[in-house]
Amino acid sequence: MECLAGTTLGEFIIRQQAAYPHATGELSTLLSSLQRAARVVNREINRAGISDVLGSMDQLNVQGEEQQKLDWFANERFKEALAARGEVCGLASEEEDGFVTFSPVNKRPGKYVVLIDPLDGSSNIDVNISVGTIFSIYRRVSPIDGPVVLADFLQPGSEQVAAGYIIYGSSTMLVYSTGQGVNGFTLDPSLGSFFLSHPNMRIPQQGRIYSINEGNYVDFPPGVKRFIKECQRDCPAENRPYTSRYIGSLVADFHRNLIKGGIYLYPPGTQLPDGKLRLLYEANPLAFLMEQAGGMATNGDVRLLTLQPESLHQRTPCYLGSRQLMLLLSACLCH
Ligand code: AHM
Ligand code: MG
Repeated sequence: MECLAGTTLGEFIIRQQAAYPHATGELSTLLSSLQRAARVVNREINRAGISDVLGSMDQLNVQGEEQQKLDWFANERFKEALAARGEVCGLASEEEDGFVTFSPVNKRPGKYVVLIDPLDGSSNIDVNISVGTIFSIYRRVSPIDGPVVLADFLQPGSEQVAAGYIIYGSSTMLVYSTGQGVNGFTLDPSLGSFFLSHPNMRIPQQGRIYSINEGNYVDFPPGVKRFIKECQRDCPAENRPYTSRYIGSLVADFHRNLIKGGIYLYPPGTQLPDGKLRLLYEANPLAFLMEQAGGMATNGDVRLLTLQPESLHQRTPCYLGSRQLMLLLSACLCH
């Protein structure tokens, strides 16, 4: 797809802001900070094989998972970029134990908090598979002149002001929404700028792709097993069987399904009773984008965006996808 009249992400953000006469420009600045950090992380990922950034830090993160060098690198770059300008008062990250408080810049306290998975799917980097950054932005709920508190981060996903992801793939894209649809921008590495390449992204209502780690099949709830059998049913009139695609890198699986139509499933199991994905850093931002693109997002029971978070690193079962596939799933779960 060609760039549409060469609109850069920066120009697009300013144009969107102009539609709101009372906007202060702080959210625009925050989004610019994210794209700046994304370019730095992208450069490092691109040269991963020739610089000493591959492999593990030989330490575990707060969830007991092995931290990769690039996880740490990406976390530091996003933290620096967001702390520098003053719009953000605090950050919660999959790579940090607790939330991080940012000092006011020019004595002006920031009114936003950011929640981030700095490098999702990082265990795939060593084998050159797409990885991503997922971000979520909320207005703080505590008084602007007081300290940032946990409640600022534990807001239902429906309160997100903006959310998005960067996919470091065969090309690098930044996809985001401020609640008026979803737009995608592709990085032109020769110019170092993101250009609008995917305006007003809409997920097809009837997709044919299902994405799930079928290695965990024995552990799936009966409804999910029924859904998989429905996807595999031979019914040419309904364009079935559907097709199975699973990269194991959430942003890449989500991005493909968003464009082609499909469903991503990470159900609960006996090993992981709440599934694997984190509500605040993964499920909620992607649910926000999915709904903004015309799809649906649930935990198998209710809309993900209505859940009241209880802790920073809490996990949730997660189903995201095209409307018709989500309705089929819902029927199978209720059966
Ligand atoms: P991470 O945040 O530690 O990278 O883990 C999340 C990743 C997702 O990218 C991916 O969808 C999922 O874990 C894959 O899990 P599994 O290997 O159980 O299928
Ligand atoms: Mg992750």
